[in-house]
Amino acid sequence: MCTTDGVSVTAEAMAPAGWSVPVPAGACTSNQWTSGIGSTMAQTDKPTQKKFPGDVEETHPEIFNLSAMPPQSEEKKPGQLPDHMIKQFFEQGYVIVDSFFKKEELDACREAIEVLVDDLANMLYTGGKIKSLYKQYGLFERLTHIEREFPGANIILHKQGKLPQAFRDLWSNSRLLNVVEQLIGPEIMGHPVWNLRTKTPQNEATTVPWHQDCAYLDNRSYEVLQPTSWIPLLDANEKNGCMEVAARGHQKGKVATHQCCWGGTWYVMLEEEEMAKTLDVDLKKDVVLCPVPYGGMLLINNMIPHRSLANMSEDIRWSLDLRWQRPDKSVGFYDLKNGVLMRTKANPDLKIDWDSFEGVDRHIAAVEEMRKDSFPEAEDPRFDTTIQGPWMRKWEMVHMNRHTDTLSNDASSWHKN
Ligand SMILES: O=C(O)CCC(=O)C(=O)O
Ligand SMILES: [Fe+2]
Repeated sequence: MCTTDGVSVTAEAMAPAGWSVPVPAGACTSNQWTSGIGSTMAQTDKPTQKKFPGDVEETHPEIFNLSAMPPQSEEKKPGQLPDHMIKQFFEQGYVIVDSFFKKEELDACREAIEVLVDDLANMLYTGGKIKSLYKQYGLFERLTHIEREFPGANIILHKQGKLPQAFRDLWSNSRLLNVVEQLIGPEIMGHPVWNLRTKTPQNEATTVPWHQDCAYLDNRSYEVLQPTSWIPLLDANEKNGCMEVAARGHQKGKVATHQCCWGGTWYVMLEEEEMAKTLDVDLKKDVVLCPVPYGGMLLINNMIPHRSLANMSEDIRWSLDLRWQRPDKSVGFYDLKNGVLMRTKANPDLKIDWDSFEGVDRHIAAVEEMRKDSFPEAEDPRFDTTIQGPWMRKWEMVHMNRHTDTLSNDASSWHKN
């Protein structure tokens, strides 16, 4: 038995309509995060349409559109954007800030990535996975060479989730938090899902298909504005795989039906047809390419459909995506990891507790959640180039691959029916 909203139901009854689910003992825990809001887990015998845990009818446009814009003060704090840009964020769902960071702030991140790549090279080298350290190559090439010899090296780095001091400083940069304050008000928490993108040239695993960020989170995130700052560590453009957004696709305040998993990856995907139908996106008019120069950032919300293009250049397109939200709302990460408080009126001298935040590795927590009972740990996890996460349970599994193969019976049996 599981409890949702104080009502006890059997695991059988919690299964999404249309699924014939042989529910194993304990499977109800899989749905506890997805049943809270406007649940579509209909309990009819003969549903007409399949619904999956991520699908809800309820919409919350007011959390993401212009009515959510906090009052903007006339006197701007350092770094704060003009009102028309903040307005664009709420109306269009995105805004490109061409020039924002100081050179030294981003250069420090580049140096930190160099160290991360060096550590990775050493680990793979001593583990007998690569025969050269490729030390002669710089930041924009070295990982490509490592990746050629050990495919998936970029995935290992992507999921490492290490927060070097330069990343911490960037994320909690007071000018940047001043901008975040313009979007969500003065109480600010860093969101547990942040990423270093290791986008080597022509690499499927780092080419992210259309999605709304909420589709990766549990359904509580459908009611929380979580702005993202997407920060490239070189000039990002069409050729090296910058981002594209579907402008105004957030205006309905609805998460469209996604599927899993895209090609040989762990990504959920949102079909263009579904985007047009459910989110009123006109793919001819609304898709906006978002090139961002080094020093700039792209701001998006968690409802806007976006994707990144393939990297057809010779260089690695490094970027960081950092998120925030109000601390009094759920981060929507399946209760696996909390956020990190960055600014609060109650304590103007707040010292950010990075150690507690880094104490939980979100990728390991997600893998443990998904593989649970099954899975004999065969290989050295340091060299595991697969990713699993609870988002794989939220949507129809239309395509399984090496990332989904290790899912526990609980998770995968739902999708094999
Ligand atoms: O950087 C990418 O390739 C994708 C980024 C993304 O989807 C995000 O920041 O939410
Ligand atoms: Fe995203």
